[in-house]
Amino acid sequence: MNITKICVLGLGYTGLPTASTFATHGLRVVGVDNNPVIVETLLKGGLHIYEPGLRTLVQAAIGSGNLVISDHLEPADAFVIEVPTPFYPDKRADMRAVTSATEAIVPYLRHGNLVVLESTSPPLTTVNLLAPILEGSGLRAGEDFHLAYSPERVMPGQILREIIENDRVIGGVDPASAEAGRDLFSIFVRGEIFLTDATTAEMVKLMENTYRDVNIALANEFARLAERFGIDIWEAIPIANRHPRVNILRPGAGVGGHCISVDPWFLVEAAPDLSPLISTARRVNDGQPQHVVELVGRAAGSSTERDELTGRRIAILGLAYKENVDDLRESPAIEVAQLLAGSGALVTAYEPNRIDAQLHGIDTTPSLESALANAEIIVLLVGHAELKNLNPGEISKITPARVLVDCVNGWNRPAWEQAGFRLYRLGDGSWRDSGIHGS
Ligand code: SAJ
Repeated sequence: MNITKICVLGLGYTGLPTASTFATHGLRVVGVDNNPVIVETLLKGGLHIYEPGLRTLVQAAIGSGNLVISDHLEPADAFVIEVPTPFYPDKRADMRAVTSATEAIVPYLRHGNLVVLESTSPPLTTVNLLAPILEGSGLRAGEDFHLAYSPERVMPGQILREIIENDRVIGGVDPASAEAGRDLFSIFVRGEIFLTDATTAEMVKLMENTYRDVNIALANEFARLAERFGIDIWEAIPIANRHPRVNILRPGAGVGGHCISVDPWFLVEAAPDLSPLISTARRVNDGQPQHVVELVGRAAGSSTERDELTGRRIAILGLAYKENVDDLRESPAIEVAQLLAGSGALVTAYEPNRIDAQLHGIDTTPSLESALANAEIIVLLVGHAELKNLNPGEISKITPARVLVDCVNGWNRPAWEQAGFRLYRLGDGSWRDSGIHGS
C-alpha cells in the first residue's frame, strides 16, 4: 500500500510521538485532537506532556512542514486512532473516545484507505465496534478499505526509542489489512513486525499488561508474607531471581498509570467467569495503598505507643504513578496520601516532577524542605532518583522527623540509622523489633 498522508487521531502520550515520528520519516501527517487546549498548546509551540526528547521531535516534525496540528480530519491514505480507553468506576471499558474518533473518520473514508486502532481495547473491539461504524460509509471493511489493530507497547520515559525499536504486532480484519498495516508501520519500526488477525492483536496487548499486573500482585503478596514471617523481601527476591527461570517483580505502594491498572479489567469485563486470577490480582494491587497505610500506622505507633494517625504530621515523598515520570494518573501514591489524610493525619506531599501538583484534601508543596520542615514521619512512596539519593545527614538537619517508611526499597537503612532515623520498609519484617509484623 502506498502511503503519503495520514491522520493521527489523539495527540497524547503515544499519539503525539507516533504522529511526530511518522512526520520525521517523510509522511505528511495531520495530527488531530478534540481537546482545544492541546491543539492550542501545540500550535503555539508548547507541549502538554513530558517525555524526554519529545519537544525536539515535535519541533522537527512541525518545522519540516510534514506535521500539521488540527482539530479536524482531512482525507488521507490512512487514519490512526490513538485516543484514551479508560474505565468507568464499575470497571467497564469506556469506549466513548474510540467510538467518536471512529465516527469522525466515516465522512473522510475512501476506497483503499487504511484505518488502524492503536488504543488498548477489549477483545473484538476492531471487528465488532469499529467495522460496523466505518461501514456506515457504505464501504466494506477488508473489501473496500483496510482495517487493523496495532497496539503500542512503549514505556513512558523511553517512548521515542521504543516506538522505533520495539517489535510490533499488527492484526487485520483480513490478511490484506494486516499487510497494509505493515506498509504503514515499517516506515519507522525497526523491530520485528508480526502479522495476525485483529482480535489476536488486541488480546496480545491485554496479555502483556495483565501478565505484568498479576506478577506485580505476586510481588506485593510476597511482601506481605515477608512482613508476617520476619524476613526481608528485598533480600529474598534477588536470591529467588537467581533461578534461571524466575523473575519476581518489585513490591511497591500499588499499581498506577493508565495501562497496567486498567487493561486487565478489559478481560475481566469480557469474561468474568474465566478470569478469577486476573481479577484477584487487580484487587491485591488495589489493596496495596491500604497496606501501606497500615504499615505507616504501625511505624507511627512505635514512637508514641499510639497506633493511630490522628494529628500526626506526615510528609509524603512522591505522588507520580511510578519512578522518574511526571504522570499522576491512577497513582497509588495519591491514594496513600488521601487514605492517610482520611485517617486524621496532617499530610504534606512533595512530588519533584510536578511541583505544581494540586490534590483535593492533600497539602502539596513545591519544595522538599517545606514538606519536611514540620514532619514527624516521612513516607517514601515513589522511587524517583532525586528522592532515593537524599543525604541522610543533610535531611536530619532540616526535619524533626526521625521515623521513615520506605515503600520502594529506595533508602539504605544503615546510612539513615547512622543519621538518627528509624527506617521501616515495606516487605521487611526482618528488622529487630520492627513492630511491622503484619496482623
Ligand atoms: N510497578 C510495581 N512493581 C514493578 C513494576 C511496576 O509496583 O515491579 C508499578 C509501577 O510503580 C506503576 C505500575 O506498576 O505504578 C505500572 O508501571 P510499569 O512500569 O509496569 O509501566 P507502565 O504502565 O508505564 O507501562 C506499561 C508497560 N507494559 C509492560 O511492561 C508489559 C509498557 O510497555 C506499555 O506500553 C504500557 O504499560 C502501556 O501503555 O500499555
